[in-house]
Amino acid sequence: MTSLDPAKVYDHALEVLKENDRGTYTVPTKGLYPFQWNWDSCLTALGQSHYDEGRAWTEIETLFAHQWPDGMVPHIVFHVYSDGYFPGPDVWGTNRPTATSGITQPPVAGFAIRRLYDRAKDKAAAAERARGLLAKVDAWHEWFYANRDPRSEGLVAILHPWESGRDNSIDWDEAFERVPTEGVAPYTRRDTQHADPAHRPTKAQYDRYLWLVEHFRALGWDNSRLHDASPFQVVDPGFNAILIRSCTDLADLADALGEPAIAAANRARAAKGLAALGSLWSAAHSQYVCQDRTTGMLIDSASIGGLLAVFAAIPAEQARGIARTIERQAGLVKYIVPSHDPADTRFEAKRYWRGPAWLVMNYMIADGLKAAGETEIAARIVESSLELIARSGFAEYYDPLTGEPCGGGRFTWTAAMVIEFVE
Ligand code: 9WN
Repeated sequence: MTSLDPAKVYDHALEVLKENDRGTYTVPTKGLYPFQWNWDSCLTALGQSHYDEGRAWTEIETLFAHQWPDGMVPHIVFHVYSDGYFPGPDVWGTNRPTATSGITQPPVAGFAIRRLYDRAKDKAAAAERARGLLAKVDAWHEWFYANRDPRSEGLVAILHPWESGRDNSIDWDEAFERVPTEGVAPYTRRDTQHADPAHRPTKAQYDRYLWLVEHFRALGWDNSRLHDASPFQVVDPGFNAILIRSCTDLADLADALGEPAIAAANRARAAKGLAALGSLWSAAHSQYVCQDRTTGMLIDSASIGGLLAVFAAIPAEQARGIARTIERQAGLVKYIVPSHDPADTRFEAKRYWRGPAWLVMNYMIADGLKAAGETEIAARIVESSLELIARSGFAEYYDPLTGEPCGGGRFTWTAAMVIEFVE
């Protein structure tokens, strides 16, 4: 067990960020994830901004330098060759000038750049950097609604569990049954060589992850075709809340920078999204749940995705409901927020997104709860996060029952969130 002196927490976090810094982007952790990941980078920039504002902007600029012509921002950019991660560029086969994956990830960039701008000490420099990103983030948002909400319902679907950032959540189990495994090319996983296989997704899940990648690759990664051609289409409230929050934040930033057209477009997206989100509320679980777009049915799974919805400006009653749900969970585990309801028999304390606590989730949920006036529970989440660090160091995720560190170690976004919490 690692034990940290609380006074040294900032210095330790900084050390982790610097260790994983590759100059213009940061890897999530050495070994397990040797490339740039989309939402990791955007959240990491927040931590970096406390000690180097310029470097923080560079992190996000590097990501957007690899935006696709259609507006999509890929979930991985394979800057430098490494065989330490599977699936690598050959499996994705996206034919980009610098290799990238072919799917996306939760769009936190709009939120992140507004926060970087708001807190910037050098406003003129920040305005210039923000101006360079504004239209690119807007194009990504436009891409989402055009390609992942083809019937204009106001909510976007993910087509691959990796897009959600919550790879093996119980949310996907049922819809995932519809994804075949036949014909997947033989492969060797690398993740289980770096991390304990008992903490990672199963082989059956990996087969399906790969089937989807091969299916989309066979369609030439043509985003205008992928949505309808995917046997997996799920509307995730957490993912949509991030997009809605980013639209609102981008709109505010655009107003501040004198770009009224971008502001108006993003405000309209956010308003439509917020109105549609209401259809995912579950009174029984006192939180939001996913919708399986293929069947139109809500998915009976109380995961952290439905709590993360508070990151958007949801109605006060729903925010209160989410606060009460987290309080109830706090009576069942030692550390909050578990990634799945511990009262559910499917909860697994150490298996990745099926139970463990993640500091990035804690950060966004606490931020949303605070904005909704639920300050007490927000403070408890921050406290729990710092206790986890003191007990177990900067892990990828933690067993919420014991606080044990799981997955990769010396993890970038965990360290970045700690800097956000303590600064
Ligand atoms: C697949 C990098 C990423 C995070 C995700 C997390 C995990 C990758 C994997 O690691 O996903 O994208 O191979 O397990 O689930 O949220 O962005 O830290």
